[in-house]
Amino acid sequence: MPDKAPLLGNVLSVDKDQPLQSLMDLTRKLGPIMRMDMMGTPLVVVSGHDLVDELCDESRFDKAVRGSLRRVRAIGGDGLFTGDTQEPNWSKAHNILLPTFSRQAMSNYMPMMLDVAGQLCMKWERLNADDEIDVVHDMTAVALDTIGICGFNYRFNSFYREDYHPFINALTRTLETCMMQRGLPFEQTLLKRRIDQMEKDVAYMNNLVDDIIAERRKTGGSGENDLLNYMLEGVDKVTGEKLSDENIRYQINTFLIAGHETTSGLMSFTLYYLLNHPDVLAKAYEEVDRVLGRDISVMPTLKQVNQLQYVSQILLESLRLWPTAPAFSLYPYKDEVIGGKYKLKERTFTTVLTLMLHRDKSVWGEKAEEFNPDNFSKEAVAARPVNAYKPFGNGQRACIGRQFAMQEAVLVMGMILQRFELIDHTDYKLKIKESMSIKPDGFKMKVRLRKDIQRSTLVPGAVPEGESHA
Ligand code: FDE
Repeated sequence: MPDKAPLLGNVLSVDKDQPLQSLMDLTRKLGPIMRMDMMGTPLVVVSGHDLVDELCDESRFDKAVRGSLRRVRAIGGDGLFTGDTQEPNWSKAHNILLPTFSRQAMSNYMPMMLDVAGQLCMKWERLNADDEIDVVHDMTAVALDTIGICGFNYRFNSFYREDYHPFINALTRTLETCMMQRGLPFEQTLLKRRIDQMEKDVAYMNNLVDDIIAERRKTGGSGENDLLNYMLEGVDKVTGEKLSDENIRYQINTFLIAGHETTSGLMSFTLYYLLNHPDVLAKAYEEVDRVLGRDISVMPTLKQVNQLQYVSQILLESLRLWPTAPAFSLYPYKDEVIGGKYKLKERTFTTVLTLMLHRDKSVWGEKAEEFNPDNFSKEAVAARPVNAYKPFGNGQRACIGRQFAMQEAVLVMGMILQRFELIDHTDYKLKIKESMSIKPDGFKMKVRLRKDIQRSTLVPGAVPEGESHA
């Protein structure tokens, strides 16, 4: 256990702006399991692979919706992410929504994903040589717009505005406020302004989403192939029941929370690693040119996206070093002993620090801290113990959006590589910004259209050689 202060325990061992990075440092000092005292409440932080392997046994441990995640219920309610496994609405929604996120369902989302990825590329193609790209901003725009259209046919139109859509500002502020509250004395007074703001933000978000649901109920929305339609129509085979409008609102909020920051962080970290690993970048270009070809006026097919094996390895390796959902929490159903000696009392709040699990040298070797997509070659994956890599969480409570996020990220990275040279004009040094998820802080880059691209069809408005509009 780290050194502790009277009453507060270890709360002060954890930096308030960078709690995860504090926990990473503490883990490096203290080892694969740490017991902490959060003002009288025990918290156990685990990152050793053999211990995590036991925690992944769903007959002994269940997801814990506590601490800051519990506070996210202000917007997530009993939706999939913030619901307790025992709440009836969790299994109901899980049963209804699982098929909509299955591999087979993914082809439905392809045209909408292409629409948004196309908007990003169009924006970048038209930049001037001195224009800078705010990477996290643009990746957030892609991820948000994609889940907006695929989720409920709503266009946030992030590429048509300077700032984020007001929904995102409200959501970001709310999540920050949820993360900031640590149950310290006087916190409610100190954070009063933020908490009041959060009330307004929550009301605004709920309204926007409730209007979308009401509108769809009115118009019927047949023909729409989005998640909202499945939620309105879907029947849980076990209970024979449908989801209520209130619960659908929570699910939509949830997809926006769970779907946009994590996926945007994933794509941002990946661009950072590509810029800093010329050998990996060269192999990625080679694969993209071979699979997608050089003609950028032809959009990629789903089959081609699934063939971008090396690009997907790069993404998985980024998620190893910086899993954008950096931890997940569990509790034991009854008193347990893990690793043959560590006692965990019934219901003890136990956090798997994925960030450090993914750097466990007993699994990843001496070079665990180095970026290497070969960690995800078929052979390397087959040789590795199952629960050594958990960027999408565990078991029935694992990420339902995994295929969705990976398909989107592979497509977007593929289209970027097909078109652009990446330029690190600031010589960016990685700095991590923490909120509910993690992302690179202050990461800027430039792009230049690759010289050998082809366009087999004319861009709209282009004039064939030797002719004029006149
Ligand atoms: C979930 C999730 C998780 C788990 C958490 C806990 O346990 O607490 C994780 C780890 C994750 N997730 C991760 C991730 C990453 C990425 C990139 C993503 N993710 C993405 C996405 C997208 C979408 C849409 C999503 N995602 C969604 C989701 C949901 C709904 C959930 C919940 C589930 C249940 O049922 O529980 C999740 N996710 Fe994710």
